[in-house]
Amino acid sequence: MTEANQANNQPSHRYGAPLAGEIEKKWRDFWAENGTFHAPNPVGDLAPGAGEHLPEDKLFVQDMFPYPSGAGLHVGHPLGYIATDVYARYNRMLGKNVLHTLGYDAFGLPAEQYAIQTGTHPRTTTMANIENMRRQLDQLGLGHDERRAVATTDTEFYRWTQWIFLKIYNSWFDPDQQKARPIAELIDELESGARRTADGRTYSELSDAEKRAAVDDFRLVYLSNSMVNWCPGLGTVLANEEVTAEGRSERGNFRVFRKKLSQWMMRITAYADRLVDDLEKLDWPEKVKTMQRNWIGRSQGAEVTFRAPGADGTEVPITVFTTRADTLFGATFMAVAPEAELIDQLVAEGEYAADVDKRWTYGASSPREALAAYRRDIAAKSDVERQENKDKTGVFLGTYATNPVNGAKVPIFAADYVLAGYGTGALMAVPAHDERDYEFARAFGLEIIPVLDGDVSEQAFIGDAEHINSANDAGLNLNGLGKQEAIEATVDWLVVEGHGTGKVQYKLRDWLFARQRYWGEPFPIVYDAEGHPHSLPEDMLPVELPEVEDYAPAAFDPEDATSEPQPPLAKVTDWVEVELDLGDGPQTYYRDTNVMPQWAGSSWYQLRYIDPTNKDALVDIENERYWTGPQSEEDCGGVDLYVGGVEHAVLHLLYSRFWHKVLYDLGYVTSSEPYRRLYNQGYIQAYAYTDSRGVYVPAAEVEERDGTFYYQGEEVTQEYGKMGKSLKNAVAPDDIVRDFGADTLRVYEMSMGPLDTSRPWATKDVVGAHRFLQRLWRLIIDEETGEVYTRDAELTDDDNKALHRTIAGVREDYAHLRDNTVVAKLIEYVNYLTKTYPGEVPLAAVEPLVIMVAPVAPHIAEELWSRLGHDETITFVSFPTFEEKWLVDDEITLPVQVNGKVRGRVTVPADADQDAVVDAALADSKIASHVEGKDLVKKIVVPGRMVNLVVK
Ligand code: ANZ
Repeated sequence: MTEANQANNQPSHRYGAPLAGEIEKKWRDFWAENGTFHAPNPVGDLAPGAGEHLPEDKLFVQDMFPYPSGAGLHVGHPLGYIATDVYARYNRMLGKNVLHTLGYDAFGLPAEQYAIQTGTHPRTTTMANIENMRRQLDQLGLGHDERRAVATTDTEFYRWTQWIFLKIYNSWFDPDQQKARPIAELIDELESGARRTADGRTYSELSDAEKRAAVDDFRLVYLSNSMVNWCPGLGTVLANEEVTAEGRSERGNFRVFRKKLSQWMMRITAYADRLVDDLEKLDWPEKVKTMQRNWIGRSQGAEVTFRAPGADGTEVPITVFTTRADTLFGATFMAVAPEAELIDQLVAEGEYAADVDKRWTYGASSPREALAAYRRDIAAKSDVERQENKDKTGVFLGTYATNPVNGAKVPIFAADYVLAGYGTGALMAVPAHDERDYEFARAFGLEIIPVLDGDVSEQAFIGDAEHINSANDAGLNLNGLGKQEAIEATVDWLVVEGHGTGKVQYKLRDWLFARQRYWGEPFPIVYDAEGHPHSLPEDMLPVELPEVEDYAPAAFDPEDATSEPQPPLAKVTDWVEVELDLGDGPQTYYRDTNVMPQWAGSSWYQLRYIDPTNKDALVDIENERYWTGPQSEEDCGGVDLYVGGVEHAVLHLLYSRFWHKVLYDLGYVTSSEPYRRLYNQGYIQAYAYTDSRGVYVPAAEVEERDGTFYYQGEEVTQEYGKMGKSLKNAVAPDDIVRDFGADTLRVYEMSMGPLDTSRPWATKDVVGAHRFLQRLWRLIIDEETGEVYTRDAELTDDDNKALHRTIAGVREDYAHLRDNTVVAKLIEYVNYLTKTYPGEVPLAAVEPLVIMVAPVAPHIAEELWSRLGHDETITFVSFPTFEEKWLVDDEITLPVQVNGKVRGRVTVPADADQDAVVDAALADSKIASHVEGKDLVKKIVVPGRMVNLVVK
């Protein structure tokens, strides 16, 4: 350091990048060698060693773990990691046992795509990326327990992912107890006759194959022939989020076809009520709770049955789901999803009647032809497109249904704005009060009957109003009623008359849990010669991902809708085919060739952090109880603080809540929620630049001249957005650490603004944080000699006031993740000391300062602490406490009015009584001059506010 500083012509012991680098390396090595951040567990491998003890008070802090991408980290990533580290370090100083680590969510597409392009094994790239990220993170001085840092791709990790899959597969949801139970208990109930099969038959009458199917119907994981997004161009099915509004793949822009395929599904819908209701117990941002509620989309409504003559002459019931049973008198047509199986029973034989409106026939002469043509035309449309298209399309089925409240005959249409997967796939259309029905009615010339007192001449009337046109002679009269009363009256009437029932409906769908890819967890499932699935026994785990030569899925003609997926694992025939004894003697079985979706590992990783080396269980329940168990009757338990971006508000957090609840029901954990408290940090944003084609250019190479920006001589346009690879505006933490040190980066990131708001990155402002640390250093260390520059001296009252106020404020701020105001208060205190003590500063003023700095800038704090003569690490030193007496002001200044006009101010002890305040006021010559020679008739003192003197 000395040489580096001399070369720069600086005092040899000034705090600058070289010195910071040296200090930081020294302390990181110290922490690593001493296992400073190792948090002991109650039992198992990580239980306290000799001389260690297990504090009762604990804290489990967690970050949303990163995907180890090849691009490494930019300065936006560590924002949350630093904030959790500061919080963790602060809590260690309060005496808590703190669990904090960071793993890697390492399965997934980018590594696989890279493998396909380069032939490198995804494990190789993934490991290299993890190594690089670990090195980057390591520089930041994060106090992680590295023994607990798992990657989802570790065989010892995914063994347990597969184990959880087996537990879910071998469970069913008991609607009476509202919880998951082992499938064996279901079989007992079926065998004893205590429970009937899903289709109502008695179990003992069934054949073996039927018994198997009956049990499968109850499982929380099941094979379903469901509509999926099949993309032959990519050779895989895609999640809805991966398909564009035009029905093409987000990646590659290939056509996507809706196709029925047999796929693994997880019955998350069984948990819909608990997932909504338990949100109440969580300390989460209201916004995230709302997003989860909307996603689950519980709506209270009714099922109403209309009746229509079927094609074969029998009567066909058409049940619809509605949230507005009160609008039944306004139902003027019905609409059915074109894919609904019900349609085939309804569509009339023969030609359309001669008087049928031409708009209804889709240019065909018969309903059957019209339907066939319509179905062909809409096959490639996505749900979103179907829902949002304002130009409504559909075909008349040539038949009419009877409205149960008034006997009206209403035409039935197939229309693509009705979703096959929601409600019953059919709806009663009330054009007067529903926007989509209104658009359809206008396009098809259908009747619009208002049943709420509002204007429907231009658009549907959506608001609440009194009912009109809503009475029959069978005892139902809604006229004059408001919405809620009318809904209740209608549902009561429907139930009595046998036309309907109350019903709760959810938007949530079961979770499609299979991908035709390579880089994911294999399923612990094999199929026998008849194609029946069998779950593997636990002792056959893990099912390791086999090595392959070729990672690509089979290639297809991108336009061929009839192709079938063939995952890469299907090509590994010597892996697929296995000889196993599953209880019936050795037989040949065939492995499932799908892999789990990337969500799997992140749905439970917090539990493995607790017990990363446990060979016998995913987590020992004693360790789980200690770290995440409920702390009171009402408490759901879970990680004490989970920090990450709001983009994970729904899927990740819903999936992990679901898995956790299953594990809770089965008795493997004591907490009923994974994350008790959630915090969304803001984003780091930065300027980005586009050239004349709108393409992003590297922000680091843009130059400014007189307010105009240039890249390689060309003028470019400045914009502003989330830092990242896509906007080419990433700044690497490595550069900031090299130029200023990690402590400076930490202080800068924490001081940029409140943690939950987005903030602009400005490399030029980093120096401000650096100067603060320089002043702190200079306060304690002589820059010329490197000697400690303090003395033993009593603190003055002013010193005590400044110190205790800082302690009180900083404690409060650290506890609430307000690190930006922590830094502001520390700066103020350092400035006070610098000004007050140009020479040696009292030790009693700086020791607590160094401790207070330690959570945000731990390396410099350790160094100063040790130079102040302490042998132990600062990590566990008690955080300073404050004395109340220094927080109260001991003097106050009050305005003094004479006859209502302010004539001066008076400063008095805070506890002075009324007479003393008046005496002090009168002692002031300016005020006295207004009173002199007059009669003081009234003396009013409003404590803490003002003095008013009335004279005559
Ligand atoms: C009559 C009605 C009158 C409706 C009215 C709304 C307003 P939420 O609240 O989202 O659950 N619906 C029913 N099944 C449907 C399907 N498969 N596809 C598209 N829409 C469907 O929506 C429930 C409402 O959406 C239901 O209530 C139904 O229209 C429609 F003034 O019934 B309603």
